[in-house]
Amino acid sequence: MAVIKARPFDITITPEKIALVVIDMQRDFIEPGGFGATLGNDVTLLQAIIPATARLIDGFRRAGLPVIHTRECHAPDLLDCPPAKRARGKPSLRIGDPGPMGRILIAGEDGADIVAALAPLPGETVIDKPGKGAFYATPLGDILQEKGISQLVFAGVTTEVCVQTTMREANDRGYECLLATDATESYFPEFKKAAIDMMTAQGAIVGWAATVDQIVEALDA
Ligand code: C5J
Repeated sequence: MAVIKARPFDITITPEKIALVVIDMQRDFIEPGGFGATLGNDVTLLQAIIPATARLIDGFRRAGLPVIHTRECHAPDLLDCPPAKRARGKPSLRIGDPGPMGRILIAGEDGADIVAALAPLPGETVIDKPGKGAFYATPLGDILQEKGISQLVFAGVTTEVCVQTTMREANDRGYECLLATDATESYFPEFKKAAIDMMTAQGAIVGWAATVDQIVEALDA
């Protein structure tokens, strides 16, 4: 057992029961020409968290603890993409359209890949998800149950969309959730702050928040 200094209060972790979930650190959200950029967002904001996310992943790997990666993407025939999702917003390219990194948010295309600096190692779980939450229409819940996991550390993008949705799904399923504050980012810094404040309020109503240093320090101890 180890204690992580966290908001709104310290959290005790049990190494055999904890896993890291890195949400959607994909080229389509982080590099120019992808889904995030087609929606008019400044993707450089998200690029800035790559080094801290890499340190967090390294900390879990060093401790021999599970690292799970997710990718938001759809089947090439788009049968798992609700028309309402595809029609949303005013992107210059819609989901499934051909872009500079292949078809936007389609499994197997270059844009759906995780950025090279955070590439999964052989043997690490990679979950492809059609929704914002990583539990919806995926085997994530079964995989965590098989591994005996009850505590989850979250990183990735974007804080108030896929990260927050997944933390809320996990919290409702009984997992203790901790967000790594400098390994998550939003295209809207004020939304990141609001999401963290919301989730940690009321005595960690959705979960806890701590920095990568605070988490890795506890894992190394
Ligand atoms: C979004 C995500 N923002 N991974 N996806 O559409 O947060």
